Amino acid sequence: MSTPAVRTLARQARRAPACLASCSSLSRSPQPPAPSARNYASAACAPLSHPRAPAGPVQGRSSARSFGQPLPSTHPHLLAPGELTPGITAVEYEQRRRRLVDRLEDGAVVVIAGGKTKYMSQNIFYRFRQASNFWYLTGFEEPDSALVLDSSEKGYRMTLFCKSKDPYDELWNGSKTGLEGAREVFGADESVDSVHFGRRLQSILQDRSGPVYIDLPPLSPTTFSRTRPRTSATRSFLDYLSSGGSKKDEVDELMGALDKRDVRSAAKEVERLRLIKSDAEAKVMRQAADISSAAHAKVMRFARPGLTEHQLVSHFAYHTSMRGATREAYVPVCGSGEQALTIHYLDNNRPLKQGEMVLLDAGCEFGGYASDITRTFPVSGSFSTAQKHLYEAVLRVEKACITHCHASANLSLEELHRISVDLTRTELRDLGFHLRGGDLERVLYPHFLTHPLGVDLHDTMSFGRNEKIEAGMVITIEPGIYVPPLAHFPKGFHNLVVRIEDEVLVRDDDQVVLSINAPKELADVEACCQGLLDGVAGREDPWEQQK
Ligand SMILES: [Mn+2]
Repeated sequence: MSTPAVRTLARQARRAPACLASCSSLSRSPQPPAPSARNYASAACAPLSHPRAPAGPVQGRSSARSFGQPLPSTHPHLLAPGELTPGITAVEYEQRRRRLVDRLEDGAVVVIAGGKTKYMSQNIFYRFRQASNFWYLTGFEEPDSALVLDSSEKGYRMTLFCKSKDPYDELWNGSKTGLEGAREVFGADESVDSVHFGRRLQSILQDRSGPVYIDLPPLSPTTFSRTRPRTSATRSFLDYLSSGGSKKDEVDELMGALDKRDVRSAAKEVERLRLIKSDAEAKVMRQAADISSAAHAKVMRFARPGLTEHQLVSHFAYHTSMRGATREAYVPVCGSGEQALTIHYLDNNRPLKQGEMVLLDAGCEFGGYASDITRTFPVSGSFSTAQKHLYEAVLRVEKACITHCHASANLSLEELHRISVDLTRTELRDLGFHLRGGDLERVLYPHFLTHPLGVDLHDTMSFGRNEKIEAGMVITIEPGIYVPPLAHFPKGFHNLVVRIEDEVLVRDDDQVVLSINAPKELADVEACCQGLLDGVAGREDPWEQQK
């Protein structure tokens, strides 16, 4: 190992007793680290063991102003002891990094940039959301950060680049975790101010001869340039360096160094890990789904003729936010009547009419995980006969598809989709549709059945439709039928749309529907709309204070 690594080992060894004490006091139920292919220096308190107790100057910092994000010491109402983000412990974050490095060659270097603040206009910023892969490996929620993992046969070293604490900046923009916090709380072996990113990365690259895994954005070639045109492969780094304070020479030197290396995609490697959810992740995703499910039920009861789609969306956001959701996982689709024929209808500005159905595709993000649920319900609280028939048809397809969501079925997403197409064809024929070529898959059911779900709504894009589903994946199942007013379709179904979407945790021989609490059976949907699921008949007063 290089000299800095040895120094880190020595520092850790001296701290061994404190570290062990902290492991037991911080962890709610510490999981033994997964067996590793590598020969780590010390099982008990190697440089890789997390979490460690705050030590030195960090000790005693209990004020909520001391870190850049909630932690158990400052926000015990949000985080249990040992957790870095809701439901996910520092130990689990370390296991993720270890699993990533174990997939790669000795001497490999992994470099992953965090997210940057995005602006709506001028200096008016959007609420920050951390880059998914960086967040998955660190739980660190500050912008302008980066992670470098450099590996050897002994294990790996973690370098976290972030902002130093700066009283003036913190006065305006809130607390930062700072360099000490990055080491003591987030488990970095070394923490470096982001302005030194280029320089420090170069020296790490010199110490390691293996491939360099960097997060390649899937962009077309860009003309972004500081000295000469670059390809998409280096875009994120140039973006990062150009505003991180790195000088032009430094950028050129680093790019020159990378040009000579075996450069590969880090995202692809991290995304393979993200596909399979741990028990802790499944629990957080269940919480996210529960929050969204409760809000869907609230919207069903709230809806009535005269309200607008926008008011339903606001009601949904209110209820998820009140239950602790961070944000919406995506811009919701709320289409009443024929508006629902537009699959990505986002205007959400039409008044609801008596006799129509509303399609609401909405889900919150909670604890860093997305939820994604669609329900279709009647504005008036009761389905018409045609609406009932269409709803029951889609529901049968949805429930049948869910029963195939287990690893032993050995099905790919594409194969699951084919099953849904065949089932939908049968249902449509039973409803009296005479299908012409292209009607089914281009008009009546024009989208795909499923996608993986997790930190991202499409979690992750690198999972191919022809890959088999595995135990631990969470996927959506979302069949639908969309009937435009074409003469050869039965008139009674014109302009009717039904989509039903659930989140399904795939297991070896069965599955768990995480969104089980969003009313779905026809009788339950009507009862929910009518207030009967709350035990009280009648619609909710839309202007009444909601709880
Ligand atoms: Mn979806």
